[in-house]
Amino acid sequence: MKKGCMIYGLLAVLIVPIPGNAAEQQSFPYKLPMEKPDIPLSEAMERVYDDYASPTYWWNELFSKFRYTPIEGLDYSNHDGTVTRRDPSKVIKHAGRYYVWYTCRKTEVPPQGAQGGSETLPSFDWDMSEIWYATSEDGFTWKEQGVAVRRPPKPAPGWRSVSTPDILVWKGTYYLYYQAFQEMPGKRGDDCPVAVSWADSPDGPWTPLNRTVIPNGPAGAWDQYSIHDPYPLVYRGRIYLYYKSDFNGRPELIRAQGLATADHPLGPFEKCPLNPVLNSGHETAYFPFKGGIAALAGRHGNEMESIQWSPDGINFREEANSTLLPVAAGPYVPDAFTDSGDGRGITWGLCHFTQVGGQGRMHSMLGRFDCDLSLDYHDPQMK
Ligand code: AAL
Repeated sequence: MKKGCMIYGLLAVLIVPIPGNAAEQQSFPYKLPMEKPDIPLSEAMERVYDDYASPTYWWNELFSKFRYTPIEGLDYSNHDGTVTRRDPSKVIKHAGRYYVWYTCRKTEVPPQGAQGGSETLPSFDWDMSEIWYATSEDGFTWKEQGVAVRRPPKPAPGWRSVSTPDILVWKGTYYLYYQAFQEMPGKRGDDCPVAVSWADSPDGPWTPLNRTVIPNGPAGAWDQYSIHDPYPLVYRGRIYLYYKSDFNGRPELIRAQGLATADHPLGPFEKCPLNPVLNSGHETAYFPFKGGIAALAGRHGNEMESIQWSPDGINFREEANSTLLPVAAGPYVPDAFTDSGDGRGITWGLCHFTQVGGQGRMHSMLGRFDCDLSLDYHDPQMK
């Protein structure tokens, strides 16, 4: 038998006969029944009734496209890589002004990479950096106010670099959590714990706790080496601080996010026994939504570019998928700390606007994203 005939013969065998007599089988009705019909259904149509029609399935509310706008005031002109602004915090509003904190590195030379970095030369964009902050009246034009948290002297956590901040407001006090590098990023990996500083005003002055507040995991733990992207919310009367770790490397197939909770911003924090709680994302943003927590899981992992939701802040599932999710999103979350039990979502924030920097290395500047992930989209409070 010629090869071609053999293949067609094989295909004929592989075509799966449709069960029963297709002519007799009741076809799906023209008008989509609102109740699950009592006919054999494919898995795809089972999901329509079991998942998507479920009263706690938020596809319609948690699907959004994303729009991007350059911001004024945070200098885009530098292309030689000597200045980086990246990894913005959530945006908060205080006395009618928006505030944001971010990694800022201003060095004589651009980042030299893990091989080229040294005691005096930065390895990556977030090496030898500080936490700076800026304010805005409208979220489009920003004014850089200066340094919020400097690198402390050795051996305090963060002496090499402090980066990737996020903000918590708790009982009238402001807390900045950030990655606190105690060796050059890239020396072994991107290894660091998280430290914290606090202030009575978003304008500072900031007092460092001078010890780690979210420690690395024990030897062999998924979060043994890096505690990245600290992201605090107030939920169910406690502080829910989400973070990323990287399974000791860059396993692009999975990017895991963990949760640590505490009764006080300075700890002690207990790590969730079910960690990791997300299997995808990178710098993942979260916001209270209805009675649970939603997450923007972009960039990496099997569930990348998804908007997820959990009824309890722990058990997340994909609710919607979108494209071009904001990278390193720092959303304006009006109810991030109100613990209302009925989160209203988000409509904008800041994120990475990556530009090619010195020596061809990509380095980041900040930009604005807008989206429709709010139940009160037109409410001025959401703007
Ligand atoms: C970011 C974040 C953390 C990493 C580096 C700077 O996207 O995940 O902050 O350490 O990259």
